[in-house]
Amino acid sequence: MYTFTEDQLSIQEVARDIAQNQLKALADEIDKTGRFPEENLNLLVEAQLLQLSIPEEYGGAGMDDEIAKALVVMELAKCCAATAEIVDVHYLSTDILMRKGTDAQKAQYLPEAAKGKLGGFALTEPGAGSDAAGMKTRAVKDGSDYVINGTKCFISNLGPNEGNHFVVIAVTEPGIGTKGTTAFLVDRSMKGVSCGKTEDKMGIRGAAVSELILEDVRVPESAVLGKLGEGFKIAMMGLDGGRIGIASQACGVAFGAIDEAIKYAGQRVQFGKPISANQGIQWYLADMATRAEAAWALTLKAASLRQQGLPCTKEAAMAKYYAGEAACFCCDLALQIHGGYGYMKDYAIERMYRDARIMRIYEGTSEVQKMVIGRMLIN
Ligand code: COS
Repeated sequence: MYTFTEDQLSIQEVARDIAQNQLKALADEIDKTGRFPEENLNLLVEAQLLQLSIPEEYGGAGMDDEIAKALVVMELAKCCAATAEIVDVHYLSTDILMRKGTDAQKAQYLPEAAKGKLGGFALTEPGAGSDAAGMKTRAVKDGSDYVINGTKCFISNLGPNEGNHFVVIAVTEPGIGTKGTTAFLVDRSMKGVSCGKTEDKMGIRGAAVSELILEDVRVPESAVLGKLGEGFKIAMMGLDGGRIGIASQACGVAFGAIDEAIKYAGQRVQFGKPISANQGIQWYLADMATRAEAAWALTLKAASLRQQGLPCTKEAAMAKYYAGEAACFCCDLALQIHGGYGYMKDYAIERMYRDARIMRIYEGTSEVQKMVIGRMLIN
């Protein structure tokens, strides 16, 4: 059992209060319209949650705490998975910047990030999804600058009006594999940077996801994040944290689905009694709660290792794999408990079921997580 610090518990409480009292009421409308939930972001900035880990000198809350971030994302995801996703991706890009950025890069981007200008992470390409090393985006040295060309796809926190800065991974030396890739900080306002197709998604519909088009984007050498040739490693290191974030989001959705199922099962009367009186329903709930708790424990274990600066690649992959599957399992059974009503848009579970589905896919599919875990077990 985890013992949380007072600070972690109080941050969790703030997140829970906002999620339950503000985000929950908007989740349905945001899903239906697919609009970006600007007002939610404003609330999270006001409460210092979006900028939680950013040092105070840059305008953040100065709480660089992996467990606190996980607790925040879980609470938000219980009520609005789309908002949790936006926060999680912002945490991911901020985390990479804080770990790998120079003082000048931090001074340039962190104050904006602390005010709610969203960061993103651009690795995936149309031909390079699970095989991330197969990327084609090229950064070519030209004098003291680099010129970047390519298209990144499925980029979270990028929309027609959303997204401020991106960690972009590009090939700087072709033909030598992952060691020929470099990470760059790319600003939305740079010439040649544009937002391509914005995706019309099945779930988490309020979280903007688009193509990032890079056409002759000239960046100075000072935009290189970390060292030349370190791009893939930076991406993987960032994804260790990002996967804990998605695991947290999935835990939140799983717990949210259980709440909805318990509520419905207590109210729905069939055969003269609430359906929750049936052992069959109780067994469903037991299976759901057990998997959600197991996912929670795996997620916090990974977060705790990362917080201590210990290796966590395997544990992050386990948490992401298990929690993503658990979220879908819980939403599926919660919908089943709702019967026909669960299939209708009048009930939150219909949205949650769609929201959960991406959690077995993004930031590495369940199959990729199993690759990572399996490789680590045998090496
Ligand atoms: N932290 C630091 N370095 C890491 C790392 C990690 N978690 N994982 C891998 N690396 C390093 C390896 O050590 C290796 O470096 P060396 O050559 O110096 O040993 C290098 O990165 C390449 O690793 P590997 O050989 O494992 O790369 P592969 O091309 O086989 O890819 C997978 C491995 C499949 C795990 C990777 O491509 C992946 O995670 N794919 C999914 C991508 C993803 O999650 N996309 C979603 C994007 S966000 S929506």
